[in-house]
Amino acid sequence: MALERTLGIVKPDAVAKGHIGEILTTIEENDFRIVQLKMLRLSIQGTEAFYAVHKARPFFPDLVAFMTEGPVVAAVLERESAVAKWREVMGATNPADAREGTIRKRFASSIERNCVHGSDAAETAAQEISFFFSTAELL
Ligand code: 3AN
Repeated sequence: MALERTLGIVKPDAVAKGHIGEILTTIEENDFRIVQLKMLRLSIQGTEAFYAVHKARPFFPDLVAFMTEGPVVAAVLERESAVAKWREVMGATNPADAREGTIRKRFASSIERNCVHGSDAAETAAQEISFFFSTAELL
């Protein structure tokens, strides 16, 4: 199978609690190559654009407030079936439903503060990667 790329984000809750290292280790233990990595503070405007698909949802204002409350770590992750595999390693959106051993089961406190993000499809992954990284950074 061909290599695929996805976008992973360590969200502000996990950065604040000191889980960047454990999450990156879990990524590498699951045979992803970390192609690019950066730590940054998202703007309100940028976050609204990134999550535009959720704009009409009742949780949207809280989601934007949460994602901008502190720095995040964005990473481009590569392996076979990267999109599906990263979602499996993250666990269910709601940590209460997440399987034992998944990142959300280990580190997330609620559906809103769920410690990591992953693209949901190959097309979305390409868009999300280009939100954080320039073409030159991905060569
Ligand atoms: P995932 O991050 O698992 O792909 P999405 O894309 O459905 O989940 O949701 C994006 C983010 O919006 C979630 N990571 C979570 O922070 C928040 N979210 C999703 N659904 C809810 C909900 N029902 N209540 C509160 N926050 C939610």
